[in-house]
Amino acid sequence: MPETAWPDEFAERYRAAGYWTGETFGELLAARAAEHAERVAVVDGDLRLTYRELDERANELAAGFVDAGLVRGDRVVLQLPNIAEFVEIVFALFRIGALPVYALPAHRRTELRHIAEQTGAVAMITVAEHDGFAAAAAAAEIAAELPAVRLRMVVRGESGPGAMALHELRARPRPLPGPAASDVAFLQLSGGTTGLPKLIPRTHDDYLYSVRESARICALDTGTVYLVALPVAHNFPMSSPGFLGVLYAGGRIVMCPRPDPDTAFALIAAEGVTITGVVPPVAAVWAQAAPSSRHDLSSLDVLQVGGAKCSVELARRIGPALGARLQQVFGMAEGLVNYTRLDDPDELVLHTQGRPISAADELRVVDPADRDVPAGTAGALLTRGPYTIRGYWAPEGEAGAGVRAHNAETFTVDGFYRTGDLVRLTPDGYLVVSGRVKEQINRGGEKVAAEEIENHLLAHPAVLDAAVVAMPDTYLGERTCAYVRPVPGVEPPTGSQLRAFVRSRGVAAFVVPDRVQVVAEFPATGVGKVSKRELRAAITAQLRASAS
Ligand code: OOB
Repeated sequence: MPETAWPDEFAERYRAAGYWTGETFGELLAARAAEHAERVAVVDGDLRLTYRELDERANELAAGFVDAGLVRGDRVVLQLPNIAEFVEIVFALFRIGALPVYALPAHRRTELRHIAEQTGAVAMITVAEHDGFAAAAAAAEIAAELPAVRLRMVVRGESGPGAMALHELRARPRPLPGPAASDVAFLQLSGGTTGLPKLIPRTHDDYLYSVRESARICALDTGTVYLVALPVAHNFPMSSPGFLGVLYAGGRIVMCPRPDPDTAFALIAAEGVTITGVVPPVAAVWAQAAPSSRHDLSSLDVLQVGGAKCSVELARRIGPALGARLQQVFGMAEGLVNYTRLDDPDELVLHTQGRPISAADELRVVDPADRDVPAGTAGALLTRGPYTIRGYWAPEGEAGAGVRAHNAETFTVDGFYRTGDLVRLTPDGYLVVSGRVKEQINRGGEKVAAEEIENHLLAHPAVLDAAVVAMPDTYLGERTCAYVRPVPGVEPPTGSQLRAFVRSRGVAAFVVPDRVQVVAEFPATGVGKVSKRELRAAITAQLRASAS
């Protein structure tokens, strides 16, 4: 058993309680295809796939993947926009026990290479090009550098030399050995608090439990039409309840290429969307646009908001503007997900981030010495439970030493995950998120580790030191502000030069600092460390002064 697995006593308890049922995702789709054969499962533009067609396509691809040399346990980096093929591919990989590694569409060459290298990936699956990014060409470059990457597959567009087109791969379906439900099904990326994103191993058993319960909490059924408005590879649109919850319930998913109101509202009206999930900045734009929209949004029953804190002001606007019920979702790819319930009173829906999915979710709210804080006061949230990981995925041997050291800090000895979030528990067990202790910036749901940006800045020859903090932003909630000390005696680089430098390193847009302040010295704490608290206060005061 890998060291990140649950201890036997917990695994037995979760099975005995019926949380882990032994079903795999591949089996789930087959069962739904038998039940709902002719119902539409996936809509993507003009393409409409029934459950039977989705199941058949997943089987054809599974056979094709095996013919191409993929075997159980192989890691496959997947970077796709919101298209139907994403669903077919992940189910095909689930069926043969190969692990999709979910890159985000925003990732660029540097992150993709890191993800491929860390996971020892044998294959990369991309589209030819999206959002002006030549994804297939980037995959070819990465494969040239990493010999382990021996297969490249291109889903839409020119596949280019050495890559296979997805449609060429499809083979006649045949019975294939599948994974065990206790196996890791995929690797999800964490927002990260250090260097680069960490990998989150989720098993069929644990993830399917969270999917089933999420579908129940969100009252999904065969009449559900869910709009995949956020990037489909993210945990929220994937499983909270996301597209997997909808397929579990026999409903229909509608792929939305971009979450702008024109695109999303047109799809909501055309497809009769009943529920979707978005981050707060998107919810704010929708609430603004909806009252004057020409599209009929009356089918929309539930708007889920999560990924970052939804302010009370925004929460209040949702219902009146969109004619939908608000559901707050506070989750994390590592596991724990909290929802306000659909029948909760306004007081809870507007002011809290919900309560956990499961009675077996264990929550502790602690002070910096890991002591429980008095009831109702804010502290750092620790959690463990039937769908929260016990450690980040580490490659075997020396290569995994760094991750194992990180695990020792991020998980307590008794297996609680340190979420890095500051929360307060209400008397009825609801959580109110009040801040964060982790060194991460949340740009409207997109997470980036301060250290990741700092490392890119430090690669510049004229940068002596860098410290990245969050600065308040009315649209995204937070943006990134980098303080930089130049190397003495050289011409100090300007902020825009440094931003261009980071961008030139082939990174996701959210890794480029929104603002750079070049300073002579950093404020220090009592023990001589950089005081990020003072830097945050300084940029906040400066922004406030320039706004008034
Ligand atoms: C979701 O997952 P991740 O892994 O991208 O980010 C998790 C972190 C949390 O630890 C917290 O810091 C923040 O995102 N967060 C929220 C929040 N939802 C997430 N902070 C305040 N209020 C909220 N409602 O973001 C995620 C995963 C599954 C479902 C929903 C969101």
